[in-house]
Amino acid sequence: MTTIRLTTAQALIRFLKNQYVERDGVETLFFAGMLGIFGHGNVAGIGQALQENPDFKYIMVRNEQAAVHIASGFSKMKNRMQAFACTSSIGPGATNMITGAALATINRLPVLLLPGDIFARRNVAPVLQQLESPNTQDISVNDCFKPVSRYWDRISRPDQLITALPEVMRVLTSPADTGAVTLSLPQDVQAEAYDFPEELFRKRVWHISRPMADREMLARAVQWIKASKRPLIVAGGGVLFSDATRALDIFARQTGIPVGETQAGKGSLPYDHPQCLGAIGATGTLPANRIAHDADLVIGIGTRYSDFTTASKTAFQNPEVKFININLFEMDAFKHSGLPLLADARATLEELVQSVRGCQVTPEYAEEIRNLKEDWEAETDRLYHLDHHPVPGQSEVIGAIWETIGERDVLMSAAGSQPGDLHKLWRAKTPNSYHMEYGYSCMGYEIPASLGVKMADSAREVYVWVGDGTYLMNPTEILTAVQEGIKVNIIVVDNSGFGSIGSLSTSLGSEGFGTRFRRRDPKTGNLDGAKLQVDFAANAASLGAEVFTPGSIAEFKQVLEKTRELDHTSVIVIRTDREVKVPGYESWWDVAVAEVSTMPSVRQAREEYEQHRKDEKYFL
Ligand SMILES: Cc1ncc(C[n+]2csc(CCOP(=O)(O)OP(=O)(O)O)c2C)c(N)n1
Ligand SMILES: [Mg+2]
Repeated sequence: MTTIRLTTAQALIRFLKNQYVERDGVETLFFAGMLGIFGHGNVAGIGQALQENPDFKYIMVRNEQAAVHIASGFSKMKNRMQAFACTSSIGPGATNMITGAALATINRLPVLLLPGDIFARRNVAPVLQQLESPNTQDISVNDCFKPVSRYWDRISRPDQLITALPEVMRVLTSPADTGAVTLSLPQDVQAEAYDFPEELFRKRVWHISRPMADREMLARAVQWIKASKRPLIVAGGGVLFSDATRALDIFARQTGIPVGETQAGKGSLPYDHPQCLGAIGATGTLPANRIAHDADLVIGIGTRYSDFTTASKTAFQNPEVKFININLFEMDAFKHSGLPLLADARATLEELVQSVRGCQVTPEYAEEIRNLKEDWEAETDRLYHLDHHPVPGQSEVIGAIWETIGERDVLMSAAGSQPGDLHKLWRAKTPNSYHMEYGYSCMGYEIPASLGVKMADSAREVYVWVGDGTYLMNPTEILTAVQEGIKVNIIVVDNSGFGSIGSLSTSLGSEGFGTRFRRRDPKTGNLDGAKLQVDFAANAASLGAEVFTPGSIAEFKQVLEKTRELDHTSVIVIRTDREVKVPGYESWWDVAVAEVSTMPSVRQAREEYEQHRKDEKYFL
């Protein structure tokens, strides 16, 4: 066996450089590079190895959490065919990545996390930033990554890499199991040398397969589809990950079965496709929610059926409703007592198209869908053009962006009031042009992830929407965009605080308590004093962005045209009226209200809550 003497960190990078994936005959280098921040826990190990491998790109970020968000945005935009690794020091640098890890795992996005860890050798313990335990020495803060990682390992001696790395790749490239993979790297072990077998570093191509459904289950599914009077497809993120949008288009057209889209699945069909009902669930459109209400068969494709999709289990009210679940992840395939098609979305749709040939929805059902869609387009147009003064409503901002940007441009967001409004109102035209992180709905994902999206597809303009609250949580990767020459278009929508949670609080009887950006009033002792003034433009300019502050929707559109032509990152700040809201459309979301309270508004909300809860269903 030929060997090569390398440090653990050098061997790790050498291995990562030689991993490829292949799907449908297309081969891609899997790792685009590494993001991170150096500290004493990685600078002389991973840091040294990166310096020795200049062909493996290293990007320095401002915050380790943001590094993971960049990586997630990137792999989502690449439909998981490529990923980044993230390096951190030990202690706080490492734990900063935990939020990012949870986000990646929940959204089923491959990211490789390499937190530094305390000395394996132990003789110098406790080292700086070490958490000590009186009952064991076999613990560190990195154990906190375990529940948020799909694979977790600690490399306590260099040769453990040899068996760990194939597992890392198996999980990262698995369409069912992927998520955050954490390799915890003790600081001393990173720098330790070992005679690694050369064979470990040969080029490896990981095939991404398209498993077919079980024959018996498929035959049963075909019978169910043929027998259904009011079928409905729920398109989840798996449609995009599987590159199944064309197959879905053909299947929906041929059968006439309408399609509701989850946040992750939005853009599976263009909004003006005859079968596209748009958003489904708590933030759904009227067409999707009406059709869902009476559906007798729901075909879920690549969906986890989150509470937003099922409107907290109130969306499907037909007592006879049955589910067929096309999913590679067994847990999802079995949800709602569904008929599991444990298979790739595209391969299954292609098979179903053949098997249900000649089967079509009734003309009455088709007409109902057509009429609902027509009315919905009128409703969207109304909300796009409210002409509200002196400052616009949020739906007008959505309309202005939609009317200005290109059909392949990407609109991104994650948390606030806009995920709901955009889910309903955004008219997606192409796959992956609507990028909403709504698995973890993490404030602070947006700006960093936009860098990842732009790196994944530099031919597309990237527009990232952040609320004022969200901007304040994590604006600093603007500097990383400047450092790397990455152009993103950031839109800060300023409504003086947490509009979304404020509305939610009000609807639950709690009067928007603690959601407005106001000073503490010494007289009342509460946060109801003068408005906090934040100069978002000055803040963004200080990080190197070009800034714009349009005063009207017309000016906003002009600025959008202008930023399109720029070659660098810009920030547009626009004010909106948080009281002008997009309504809900016959849907509900379960947020538990206090069962007892001294406040009449809460007692009233609790009564309504108990009424709504009666609609929640078990599907057994
Ligand atoms: C990290 C994180 N903390 C808290 C929340 C809960 N949360 C959801 S939306 C929101 C307010 C967002 O405010 P802003 O960005 O101004 O958007 P707006 O609601 O005003 O549209 C909060 C606090 C979250 N989603 N993520
Ligand atoms: Mg806000």
